[in-house]
This record gives sequence, structure tokens and C-alpha cells, in this order.
Amino acid sequence: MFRYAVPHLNDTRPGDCDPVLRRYLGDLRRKDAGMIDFYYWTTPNGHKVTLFLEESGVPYRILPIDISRGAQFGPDFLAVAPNNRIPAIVDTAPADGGPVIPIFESGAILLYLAEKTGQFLPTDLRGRTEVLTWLFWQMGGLGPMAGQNHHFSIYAPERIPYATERYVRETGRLYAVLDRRLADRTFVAGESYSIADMAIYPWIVPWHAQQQDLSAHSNLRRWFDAIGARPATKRAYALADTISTRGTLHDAEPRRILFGPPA
Ligand SMILES: N[C@@H](CCC(=O)N[C@@H](CS)C(=O)NCC(=O)O)C(=O)O
Repeated sequence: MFRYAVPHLNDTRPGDCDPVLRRYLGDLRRKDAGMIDFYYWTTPNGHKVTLFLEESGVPYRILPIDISRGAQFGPDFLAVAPNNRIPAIVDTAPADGGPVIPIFESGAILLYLAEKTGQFLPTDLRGRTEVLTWLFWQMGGLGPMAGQNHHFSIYAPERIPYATERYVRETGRLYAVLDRRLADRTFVAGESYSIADMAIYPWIVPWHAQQQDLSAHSNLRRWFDAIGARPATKRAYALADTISTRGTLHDAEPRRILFGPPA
């Protein structure tokens, strides 16, 4: 369940969204009916969190942060996410009854939401450890390597064969690790869908752009198709389509904002 707090933020220029965020950042003790405020843009790291929110049914509202227009550098967003990256959330009704809690880093967000809701993270020692292992595998491996793959394959202003080949090859190695892992289990951490799967799936969606071949990885393909068929996954990606400004990252100004050098 979601609602848009500020749908017009697709048209935001740097700083324009600050008054919206300031509404509650001005009073960190304010509560807002159990709503998760979700600072989102339509990227793989953003999709991780919509996958969780749509699966779990936690009430949330979207605050779009158009990273191609510099909204991630607004001072109020930085108060929530000092690393100036999406995704970030604010839990307006934490379980301890205290002030609102801001959280950034997609892995920390998934873990927080899993613990808050008691969903998609086993409570037994071994099951929990497996999920966290594969969650951190994504955060430290697949995400950064595939991210650099995207950068050098798609966005870099010049072709640097050494860099492109290194990250394409490393992405391929990680796909093979995942394929072997999925040979004898339904999901990456066993028989239950978990936050580890939610972290990994959005980074496999652009497999073609990453110069990978899913048909060479039958276990991974089966897992990928199964997650893609989940109603919550369809809702999460349909939501992205209502916000996306696909293609803008190829324009000069978004490229300067995202890839520098700083102004
Ligand atoms: N490790 C971070 C990475 C977040 C990240 O890189 N977010 C990108 C979009 S996927 C972003 O906000 N980029 C904005 C920028 O580079 O200025 C996480 O998992 O949350």
C-alpha cells in the first residue's frame, strides 16, 4: 500500500524538495500513523525496498528523490541520508515508541524492516545467518561490481576496455556463484523468500545491459522468473514505471551531477 506524498517531485530542481522533507524533520518527535517515509528513485537499490514494502504490506509513502536532478544533495535529504544516495527511509512509528528513526543504506533498511515486521528474515540462528550472509554478499559484491559494470559499459564518456572487461568478468563470476547456490534450493537462503533475494533480484534485472547471458545459468533463470512473477514484484516495478524518467542519465547535466567532477 503506498501513496505519493509529493508526486510533482519528478520536476524537482536541487533543493526544491527540501520544504517537503523539512515538514517532519523539523520535529523528529512527531509520529505519523505508522507510515514508513521512503526516499526513492527508480534504480536497483531503490527497487530493493519497494520489493519489501509491497511484499509486507507495511504502509508507506514515496518521496521521490530525482538523483538525475541533484535532489540527493538537498540539506534535508542529507539529514536522513548523509551519504547522498537513495534509498533511505524514516520510520515514523518505531517499535520502541521513541522519536522517528532515519535509516540509509539498502541493506540496513531491509534488515530494519525485516526485524520491525518479523517478515522475510528467519529467527533461528542458522536461517538468519544464511540470509544475512547472502544479503552482505549482495551489498559488498554483486551491487558494487554490477554498478561499476553499468558505469563503464553504459555511462562512461569513453570506452576503457580494461575497466569494462574487469567488471563484466567479475559480474559473470558472481552470476556463476549465484547459479551454483540456487542449484539445490528455491531461494538464495533456502526454501523461503527473504531479504537476501530482494537485495539481489534488482541487480539481475539489467542482466542484458551487464553483458550477461541468463540462459547460461538455468538455476538463476528459474529463480529470476519465479521472483519476477510474484504479484508484489510486479507492483513494485509498475510503481517505478509511474515515476521513471528513463534515459535522462544520458543527458549532460544529469551526468555531471552523478559522475562529476563536482561543480
Ligand atoms: N550502498 C548504497 C548504494 C546506494 C546508491 O549507490 N544509490 C544510487 C542509486 S542506485 C544513488 O543514489 N546515486 C546518486 C548519486 O550518485 O549521486 C545502498 O545500497 O543503499
